Amino acid sequence: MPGPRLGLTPILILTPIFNREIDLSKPDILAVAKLHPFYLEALQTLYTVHDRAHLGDAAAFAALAPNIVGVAATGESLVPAALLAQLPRVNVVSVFGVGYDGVDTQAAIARGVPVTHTPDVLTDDVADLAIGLLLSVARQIPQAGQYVREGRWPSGPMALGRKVSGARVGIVGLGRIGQAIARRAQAFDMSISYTARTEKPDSGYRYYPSAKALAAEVDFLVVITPGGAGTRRLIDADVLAALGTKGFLINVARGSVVDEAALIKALQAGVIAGAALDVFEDEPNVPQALWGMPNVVLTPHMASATRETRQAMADLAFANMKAALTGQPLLTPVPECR
Ligand code: NAP
Ligand code: 8YV
Repeated sequence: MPGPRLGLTPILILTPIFNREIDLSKPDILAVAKLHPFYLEALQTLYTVHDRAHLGDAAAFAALAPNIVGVAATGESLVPAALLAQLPRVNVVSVFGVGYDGVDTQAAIARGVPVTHTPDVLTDDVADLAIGLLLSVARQIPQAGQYVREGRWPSGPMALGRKVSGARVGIVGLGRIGQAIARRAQAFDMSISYTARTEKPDSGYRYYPSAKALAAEVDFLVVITPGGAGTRRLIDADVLAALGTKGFLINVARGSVVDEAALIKALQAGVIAGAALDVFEDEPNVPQALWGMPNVVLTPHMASATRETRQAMADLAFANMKAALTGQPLLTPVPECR
């Protein structure tokens, strides 16, 4: 373990492989995605962070890989088995995000490498944005801003919106964030129902065994499950048809959970009333078909993107990395690694 090396006076040398300074007193971390500055700067106090070195020169990475002791990732990152196999000394994958569907957790476990994430600290922000998106698409708030800015107000009023208070919301995934969305929806006097893998009899909300059955009974369908194989295209053409011409879809989960092609078709054909989307199948590429739709609200995967929450996520992701590399108990391992 590299722990005892932490805190030593830095020893700087120039390596012929990378032709730049390497701080030998700082253990090597691989960042598999562009890290948020709060997380990156915290890591750099103790470690040498190699930014996406695995995507660059293969020979240089092969030379570096045996020294990597930790992997820093984001909620959207891919950490496949093949990458882990190249990192014989890695002790942890610390994800800056609660979702870790891009990490091959089984491969990590098979190698004795724990995976950590940042649950709870982002729950409020994601629930806030889900409600914000719901209000935005129902009351056409972004479109109304455009209406004013484009000077269209003098020529008459906008089309009417859809009332939110008292409407029926269905939540797909009643976990930490789903429950926080439900609590917020209660303040709008909305009737709340949900689907999940397991029924939650104590929640007081109505359970439906499938997304399709739920969609048929609600005005707003809010998706907040994990991504990955278990939820891939859970929201398909059938679910959208069940949601119906007056129904709105809100997705703050992962792009993979919704069949994006089916969604575009449904929006074009008026199968559903509208959609508000924070996540997409091929981020950061958003299908152009969605850009100009007047009944669609789009945000760039920003549900946890406040200074306060990103700082809390960075603190927790860094604390997990440090704990793993100093032999301390992990703060928030993913459920499979508890
Ligand atoms: P969580 O507490 O683990 O809750 C996940 C919920 O999804 C649980 O209720 C679970 O059911 C349900 N679920 C899992 N597989 C399902 C399936 N096949 N069908 C129906 N329901 C299923 O997780 P969380 O903290 O609420 O986070 C949820 C997800 O939100 C994350 O994994 C991430 O993908 C996404 N997220 C997005 C952003 C963003 O920026 N847009 C930010 C944070 C999180 P059970 O309760 O029965 O197990
Ligand atoms: C991202 C998220 O991690 O927590 C998650 O699962 O999707 C987000 O919070 C965040 O955008 C950083 O990449």
